[in-house]
Amino acid sequence: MSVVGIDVGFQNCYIAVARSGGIETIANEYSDRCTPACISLASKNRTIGNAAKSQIITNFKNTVHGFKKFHGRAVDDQFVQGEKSKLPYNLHKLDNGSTGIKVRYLNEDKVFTIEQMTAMLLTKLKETSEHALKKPVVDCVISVPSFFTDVERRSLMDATQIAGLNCLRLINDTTAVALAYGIYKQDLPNPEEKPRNVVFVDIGHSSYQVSIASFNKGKLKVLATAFDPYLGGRNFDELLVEYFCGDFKNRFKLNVKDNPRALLRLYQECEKLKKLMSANSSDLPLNIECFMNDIDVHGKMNRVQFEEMCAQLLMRVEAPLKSVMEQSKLSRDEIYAIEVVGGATRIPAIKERISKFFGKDISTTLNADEAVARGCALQCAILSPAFKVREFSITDAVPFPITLRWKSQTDESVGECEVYSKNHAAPFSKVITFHKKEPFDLEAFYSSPNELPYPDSRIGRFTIQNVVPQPDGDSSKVKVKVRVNMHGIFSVSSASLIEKQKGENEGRPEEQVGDTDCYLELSKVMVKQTDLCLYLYKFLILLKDGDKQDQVASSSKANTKVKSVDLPIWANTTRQLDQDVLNNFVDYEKKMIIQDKLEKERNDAKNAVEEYVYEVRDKLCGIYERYESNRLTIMLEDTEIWLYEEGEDQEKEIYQDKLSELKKFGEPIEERYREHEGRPRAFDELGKKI
Ligand code: ATP
Ligand code: K
Ligand code: MG
Repeated sequence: MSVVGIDVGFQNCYIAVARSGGIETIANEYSDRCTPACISLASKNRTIGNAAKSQIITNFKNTVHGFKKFHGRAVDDQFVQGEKSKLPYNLHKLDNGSTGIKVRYLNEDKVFTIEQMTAMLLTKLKETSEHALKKPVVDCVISVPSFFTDVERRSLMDATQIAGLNCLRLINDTTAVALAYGIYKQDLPNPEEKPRNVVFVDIGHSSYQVSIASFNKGKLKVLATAFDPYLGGRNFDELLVEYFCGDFKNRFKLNVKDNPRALLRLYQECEKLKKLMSANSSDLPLNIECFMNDIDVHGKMNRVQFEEMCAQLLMRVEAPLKSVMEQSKLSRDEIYAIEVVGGATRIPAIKERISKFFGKDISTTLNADEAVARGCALQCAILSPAFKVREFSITDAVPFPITLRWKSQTDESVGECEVYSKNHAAPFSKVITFHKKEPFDLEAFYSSPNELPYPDSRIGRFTIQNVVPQPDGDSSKVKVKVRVNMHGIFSVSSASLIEKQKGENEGRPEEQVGDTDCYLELSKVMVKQTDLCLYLYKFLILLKDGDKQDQVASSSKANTKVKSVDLPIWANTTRQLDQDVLNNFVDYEKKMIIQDKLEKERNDAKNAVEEYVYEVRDKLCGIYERYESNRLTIMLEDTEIWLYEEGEDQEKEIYQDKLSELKKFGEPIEERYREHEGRPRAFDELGKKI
């Protein structure tokens, strides 16, 4: 199995793999360790990553980037609508309301889902890792913003499936960074000692995430997370672009915003300028030749000016830091270090703000660009049976509290309870016991919609089916297991009905699991919500992950007084792709991969003809000069013209035929040349032998 970690960024993706020497970040075919999150669709193929990025301006309508945060969102969503005006490509409303991207592909109008777009990107990253590891890559761990809700996570998981990847875990960005920080540390406090608390900050292109993790030898626990999902490097680019649009309007009478190409160029130049300002506080130039209407533009900016301009953005740095500290209830002197990663943390004013908040220097011991990917690869290595890594346990935190509401299908009785509080440990399973005579519905939702960076607080509805009363007419005991899984996704993972066995069970506790003293039929009891929660907690058996859960199963098996029957669950989670739709996307992705491969072969065949023409023509004027070659010379000339005319766009086979035809005349000459060249050397060798 493969051990691969992928950081899917809004702008930049990184891959880390485990090889015999340890974890290393790998480079793509451009020797670049960063692969831009960019896909360009064209008439014959698609290009992904660096090659696509170079199409951003020339093929702007069909070059897709900046789509990561559309995962799981309806096109009418406020965030999507806000982005829409800034995108050079077109969005499209899909039948189910979610966001699609409309492009020209293979000379047709085509709409792709966000899952498909991310799958394309993942295909590229998969190929890059396969090339580096020289074997197929399926298993991997992928990073996700810690504030992604269930729908967004499910959508991303769908994308991994379309790309043919088996994502062992969606790991939160800052948790991956914490793992990359902690696993190699030799000096972490012993388990019984006070833990070491470290703050992790990741500010990327689109968002800002903070977490506090506590470390002891062999383990890390995330105490709290906070975020500004809408603050990242791109906001700073936008302000620069705004400024220069105004500046160019005044001085050059140009309406940059009316010209998508010029606007995209200005974005690229402003981003470069922003990076330069991080290293340099003097006046810096911004020059773009032939910008619009054949006009060369020039402007300038310095760091002080820039920081003034960005004051509003910089003010937003503090809130998540404050929030995470309040949640953790730690004082500032209990913080051992503040580790920052993500490209935008290179902005000096951001670093200053963070440092000022904590009253100490921040550390940049981690690789700001690669730490997330490395953490992902480490997590994959830990999960892989084929790879030996140091024992390290990771406990993440639930970012948003989750409530469960239940409802009978016939009577009106309802009840609810918060099953996961904010910062509850994750992954985590819980078993809830109900007493019911008939099937019932469970509705899961995020309890505090106001703090949710997503417009819909619903997670899903789960119907527990086949519930029947006991033979004596009593309610049946139904055990429902809920879980926040490895990916941070909530599910009702199983349900079972506990049947009383005649005779043996009468008048005795049903099970040794602690909930027998109080026989509560939740469907009938109408109590105040808080009371009900207290009651319910009596019925909660907290199970941490798989191991203990098995113990309960076996203890109830050993206790033959009860029989447990698995109940089917009908799950309806919001906006997840149907299996057959997903299968179609899987097939279509495979088709596109083949199409790209064929197109590459066709191009290679064409290039081979071109190269041969140039190479042999050079030789005919040089080392082949003495040989009779009129026919070949004419053929080469004709081929060169042909390549620019009707040969410009032909099938692979035609290029291959062309090449063999040329070689039919070229090779005899080459042969004669080799013979001629070989002769004196053969003679020399003979001479040596004598
Ligand atoms: P996200 O985490 O939001 O999904 P990402 O992971 O793609 O995005 P990063 O690669 O961490 O983002 O950071 C990219 C951002 O960092 C861009 O806005 C880029 O301009 C900015 N950046 C990179 N280097 C510098 C620098 N030297 N000075 C200022 N900004 C920089
Ligand atoms: K990144
Ligand atoms: Mg990132």
